[in-house]
Amino acid sequence: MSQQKFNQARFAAALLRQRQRAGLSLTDEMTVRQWWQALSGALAEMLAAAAPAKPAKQQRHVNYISMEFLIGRLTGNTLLNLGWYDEAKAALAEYGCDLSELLEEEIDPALGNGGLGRLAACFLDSMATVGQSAIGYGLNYQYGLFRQSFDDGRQIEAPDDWHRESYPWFRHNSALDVDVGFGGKVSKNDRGGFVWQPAFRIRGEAWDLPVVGYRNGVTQPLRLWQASHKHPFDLTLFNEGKFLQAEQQGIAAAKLTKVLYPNDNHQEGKRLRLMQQYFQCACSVADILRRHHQAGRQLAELPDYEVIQLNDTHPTIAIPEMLRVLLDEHQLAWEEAWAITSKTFAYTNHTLMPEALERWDLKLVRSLLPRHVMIIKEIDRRFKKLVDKRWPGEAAVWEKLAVIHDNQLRMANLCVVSGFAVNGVAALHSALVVKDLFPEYHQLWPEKFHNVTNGITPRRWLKQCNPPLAKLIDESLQTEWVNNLDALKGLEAFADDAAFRQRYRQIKQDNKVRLADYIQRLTGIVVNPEAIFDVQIKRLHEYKRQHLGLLHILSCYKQLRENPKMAFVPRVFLFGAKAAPGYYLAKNIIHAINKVAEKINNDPLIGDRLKVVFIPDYRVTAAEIMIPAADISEQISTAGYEASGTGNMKLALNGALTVGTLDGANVEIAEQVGEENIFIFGHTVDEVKALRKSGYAPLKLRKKDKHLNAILKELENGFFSNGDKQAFEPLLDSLGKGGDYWLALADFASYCEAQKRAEQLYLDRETWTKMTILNTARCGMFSSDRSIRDYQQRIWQTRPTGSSNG
Ligand code: 26W
Repeated sequence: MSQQKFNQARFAAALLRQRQRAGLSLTDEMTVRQWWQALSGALAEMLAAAAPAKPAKQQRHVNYISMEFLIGRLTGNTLLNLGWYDEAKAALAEYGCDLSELLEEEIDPALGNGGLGRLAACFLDSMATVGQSAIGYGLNYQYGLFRQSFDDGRQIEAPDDWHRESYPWFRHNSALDVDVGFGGKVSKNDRGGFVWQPAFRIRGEAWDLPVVGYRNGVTQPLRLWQASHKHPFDLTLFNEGKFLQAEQQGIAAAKLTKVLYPNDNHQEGKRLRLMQQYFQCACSVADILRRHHQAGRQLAELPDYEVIQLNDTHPTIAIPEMLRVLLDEHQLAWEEAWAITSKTFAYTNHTLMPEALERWDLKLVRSLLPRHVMIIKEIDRRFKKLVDKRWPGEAAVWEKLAVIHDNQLRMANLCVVSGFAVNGVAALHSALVVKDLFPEYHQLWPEKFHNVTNGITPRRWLKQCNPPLAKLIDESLQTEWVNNLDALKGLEAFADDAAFRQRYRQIKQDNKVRLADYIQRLTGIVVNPEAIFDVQIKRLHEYKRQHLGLLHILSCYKQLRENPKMAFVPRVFLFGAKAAPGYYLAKNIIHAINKVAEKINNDPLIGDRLKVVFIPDYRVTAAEIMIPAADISEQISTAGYEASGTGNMKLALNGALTVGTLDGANVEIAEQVGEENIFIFGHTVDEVKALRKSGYAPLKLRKKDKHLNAILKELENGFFSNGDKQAFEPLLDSLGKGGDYWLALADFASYCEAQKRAEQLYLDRETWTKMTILNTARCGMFSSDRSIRDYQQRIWQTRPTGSSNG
């Protein structure tokens, strides 16, 4: 398909309709926010009028189910993808409106926690761009990820009301409503089949956002389900004067999609969360089958036309739901239903962290979904035969592989047994999925396992967030690179061109000044734009080791105090991170970073040689301003624990040099940019395992390293906490008698050494710039367009024969 042309007259008419609908007849009385509403509403209206694209011949339609879509602001991004930015800007200028000012009005929808949610958003953009027919299925949370602020350096959470009720991009079609049952009991019908009689029902409404491909005329939906109730009001109760009870049903239903669970990499096992999962899955499965029937197709053909990609195990319950509908509502035999289901589902694993692997208490599941538990038991019963045949008499193997074990339902096992494909998200991670997580499954079905390395959309993460760099690339390459990121290779030739380097460097400098202004407005802290901007942005987690970054800062500070005249390259350390509200230690790390920042930033001896800034309320919109301004990208997780990382790709693409461990996609970034253009340090996956086995003793290490001991002492003795010696106890305990599970102390020396190397190189501006250009030039493979093509070739386009345990 080709690009949709901007039609000035249609745009003006749509804009007028939007204003009229809102009762805004006088343009000079409209607020900037009302203009943003009208603009977005007008664009949404124009996009809704276009006919949906048909999948290409032989292409399976992708149903991407995810509990999270961290989409970021839509208006600017949609204009950019449409190629209408300049025209819209000109049209609005006629009303005296400044488009860029108007775009700042949008609250970015924070319907995700971090990496997994943002990946889903990048994938939607890429599927639309490469012409992969797809729909995203998610939940329309009323409150997104909490807002973060600091009180004396401690994280405070507040609800994130993003005003979904007035978000102008939504389109709602009540014809797509779905009824979802919960609880109740299962009985037999006269044909020997089972009938589930739920105790109560909740209505799912489809709220669609448009996903626009890059200048190709494609628009496809992100469908977010919102819970409501058919009868929000019980008139009988109302008439009896029981006003509060009368509304109970409606209130109970609305609870379901009220709030996004803020845990990342940690499962809590809450009933409401399971209800959210099932609600989303039941709505999505019903919608997929509705479309399939509407196209006049047979159920047996479902896997020929549809694939359902599960974004981690959160939507796993869609598998037994599909079986239930096929068995109970369409009266298929088990073999038929299983053949369809096991050829339709594919599963992506995003983490190896044991506490993140979902297990649900069987009793809880049964109380909400009695029929589903029966179906899962049947899957397990049939699968056991296969395992018994392959490993006769080996009870230990079955213990590992069973879907139900110890009265727990293991979601990842259910996915592997019932799906036709399993993939990890970076080469190293996919290897560990096979080796450490699912070795026996891999022996059973080696062809099921794949790697698809993550990617990021170059539309948002270069063209939109870094327009000056995008323009320089346009002028230099004279070819469209935005949907063909490998073309960036052409920049390698410019790395040796001094004039080009000068321009590239100037762009980075301007971006740093822009970020410095933002920091000052937001926090009051003045930073030196000539300093190295060192950036660590990601969720706060021990395995990501923000506290290792902190130790290095403490080390710099101590050296400067002891030797104020030393040669020191000025540095600004920037953090952005939210801690899960119940993650005590992570919150303590935030507190420690903030208190250290306070001391350093106000130390007259230090001046602007060292600053530490914790940007509050890190989100997509903050990332868009931080990433283009970064000199150093901190990717310092304990090797083996960061499945991929995607911030690492965004930063490298925008010309930051990585200081990182050999973890996740860092390994592939190093391969692409070359070992000489990245700063790798620390224990490798095998060394981490070996060190732990050999009995790692952090306290001994601390004793041996005087400098390390001294900086830890300063955290202990109240130096950074107005004399409060307990302030950082949780963190200090974890590094000492807690055993330093994440090996921060073990990697400390090697980390500082890598930082030194980076610092030295920064002084050699020409070499540094050359390295950053080569990073940009060699990051083409990290386009999510490439990831999507890999999914197509390795998973979606294949014709699976189904699982062998029918
Ligand atoms: C059940 C609680 C829970 C919530 C979220 C468990 C696990 C998660 C996510 C899977 C965590 C997550 O976002 N993982 C990240 O996924 C990214 C996209 O693949 C990777 O780049 C990150 O390395 C990985 O941490």
